[in-house]
Amino acid sequence: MRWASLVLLSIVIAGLVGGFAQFFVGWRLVLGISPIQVHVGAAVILIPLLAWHVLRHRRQRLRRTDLSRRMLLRGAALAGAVGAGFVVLDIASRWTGGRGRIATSTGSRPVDADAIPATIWLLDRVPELAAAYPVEVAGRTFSARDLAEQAEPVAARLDCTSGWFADATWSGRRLTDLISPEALAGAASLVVTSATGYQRAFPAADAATLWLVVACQGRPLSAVNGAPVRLVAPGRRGFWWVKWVARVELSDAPGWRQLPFPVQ
Ligand SMILES: Nc1nc2c(c(=O)[nH]1)N[C@H]1C(S)=C(S)[C@@H](COP(=O)(O)O)O[C@H]1N2
Ligand SMILES: [Mo]
Repeated sequence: MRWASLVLLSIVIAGLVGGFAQFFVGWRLVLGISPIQVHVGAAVILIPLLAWHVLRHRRQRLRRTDLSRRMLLRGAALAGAVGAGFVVLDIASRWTGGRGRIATSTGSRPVDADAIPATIWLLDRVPELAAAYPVEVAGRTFSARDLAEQAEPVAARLDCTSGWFADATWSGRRLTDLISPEALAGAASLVVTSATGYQRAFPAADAATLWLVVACQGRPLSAVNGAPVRLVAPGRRGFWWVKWVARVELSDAPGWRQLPFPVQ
């Protein structure tokens, strides 16, 4: 079935294009769709199609020649080509986006702290929030301006699983300065919820390491980077750094009772 192969191939290509677009161009909506959505969407569609493909061809037996020296050499050549492709992309990425070499054990490349890329998870979107948008923290309400009044600087590395990191100085307040010690002592976890519904839970004991920030590198947050108030969680990967924070709630549920990654 030739047409089925062509469909399969075009989905693979769409997935690759989506991945490259996210890496080189960054997040933006085209016809209401982001590059990550194309990238992950293609992968999700491919799973059943590939399963079907394998099932249809399962009656083909391995032949002796499949393991021949020639096949091994071909395999090695393919691996070499992939490696060479990686090097080419590495160089190209520094030309186009100015991203440097992989510099962390997490496999991330440095990006400029003054131009942090926007990373928006699969089904999330950038909400339009007023500068005075109220953030509820364990029953009290703060605006970005309230938080800015006694803000302190916090230097932290934002390291996204999509392969980049930025060392920036943010400014905001520690959660332990906004929530009373008694209230914290009585809770098992802290649940941070975005205006979009995106949510992460943290052990209550980590409150001193979590910050609600209003500025980055001395400038108010931009809309795509979480304005007016976002979480900064030094030492944790980027997906914990909830943007557009609406609420921080204390909870009795243990902080680990959640999906390892946000699915929103
Ligand atoms: N509400 C919300 N917060 C979010 C995300 C998101 O999609 N929605 N993405 C997370 C991910 S995966 C990362 S790496 C950081 C990226 O922050 P940035 O867009 O400012 O670079 O935000 C995190 N916070
Ligand atoms: Mo991320």
